[in-house]
Amino acid sequence: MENVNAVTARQDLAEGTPAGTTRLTAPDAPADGSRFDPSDTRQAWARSGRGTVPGRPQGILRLGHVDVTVTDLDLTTAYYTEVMGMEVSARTEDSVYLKCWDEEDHHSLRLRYAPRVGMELMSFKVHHEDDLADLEDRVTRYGFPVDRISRGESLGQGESIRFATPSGQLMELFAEVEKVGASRPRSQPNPDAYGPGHTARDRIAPPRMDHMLITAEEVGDSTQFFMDVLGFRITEQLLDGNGHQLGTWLERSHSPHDLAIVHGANGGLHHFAYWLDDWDDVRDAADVLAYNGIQLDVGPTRHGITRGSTIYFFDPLGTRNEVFTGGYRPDPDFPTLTWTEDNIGRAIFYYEGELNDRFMRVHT
Ligand code: M3P
Ligand code: FE
Repeated sequence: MENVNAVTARQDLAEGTPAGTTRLTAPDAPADGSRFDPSDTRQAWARSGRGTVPGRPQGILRLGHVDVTVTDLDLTTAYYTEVMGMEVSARTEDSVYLKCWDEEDHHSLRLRYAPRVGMELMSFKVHHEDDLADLEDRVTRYGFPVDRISRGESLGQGESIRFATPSGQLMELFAEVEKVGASRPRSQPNPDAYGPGHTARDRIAPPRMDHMLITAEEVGDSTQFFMDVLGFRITEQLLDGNGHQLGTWLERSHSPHDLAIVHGANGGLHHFAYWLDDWDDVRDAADVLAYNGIQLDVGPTRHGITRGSTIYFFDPLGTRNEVFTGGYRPDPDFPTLTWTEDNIGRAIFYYEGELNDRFMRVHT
């Protein structure tokens, strides 16, 4: 149920403009005099026509959802809700759709029952519907077939496009998605920064999904595709002695990475990562994991690459998860940082200065 005070506050803002203040107006406020909803300014920007607003953001916005297959739906659902602290937004016969507490979009993780554990789909959100046609055209011209997927095939989601990446992962792009979540704090004015739900100490309860890391036999080819065709910017790269890319970190959302690619089998998922607000939350996450007997892979520690703080661990069926915080904020003119293979230990785990074997070998 919507908070009554919140509704009143919105109406006050819309109807009464205190003397001496300027009333907020969206560029395309309804001409019919219908009430302007001040919470809708971002949508007003999004609705404005292509090219009419200089600097209008376009293309890929961020990671939308990761779809993985699981051999035990009940067990993984229990883990992702009770240990990770995600919320179930929908269930169907074979799938559970989950989101983090500060996410408004329908889901950021889909678990689907199947006889093997693996990644089914990596799905990124674009700014506008017309970006889908643009990107479909670019992927097609690069020589990769693109499928149009109709509204609703992914629950809560509008039309999307799908194609295989050069390293064989199935990728999806979508623009429209249902907003859900009665408890989402940002849907009301004056949201709390602290409170029940998002400070539950018995669960990790990350506010949102952050990034994912895939494996590729030819990191260079994949990186070129993500940059030249899909418009990703490269923040960091790890080079071998011959100058070939062993790993690349790519962003669209002005974070150190939305996607990273490391050398490994084609089609693989190394991990997906949840955002935490700060290092205190990483320490709390380690406590929650230890208390629940979850196997840690590495950490808590810091990455040299991205400068983020991290823990890696596995869900009950062996899909690697990460919690991540910190790192720099790369503007579009951020120079690409380069690491050399002889420093690979510090690059990945800055404190330890070395990699563990499991971290390098295990992926799903
Ligand atoms: C990260 C990160 C590997 C490096 C991983 C790095 C798999 O996960 O968030 O920067 O080598
Ligand atoms: Fe990561």
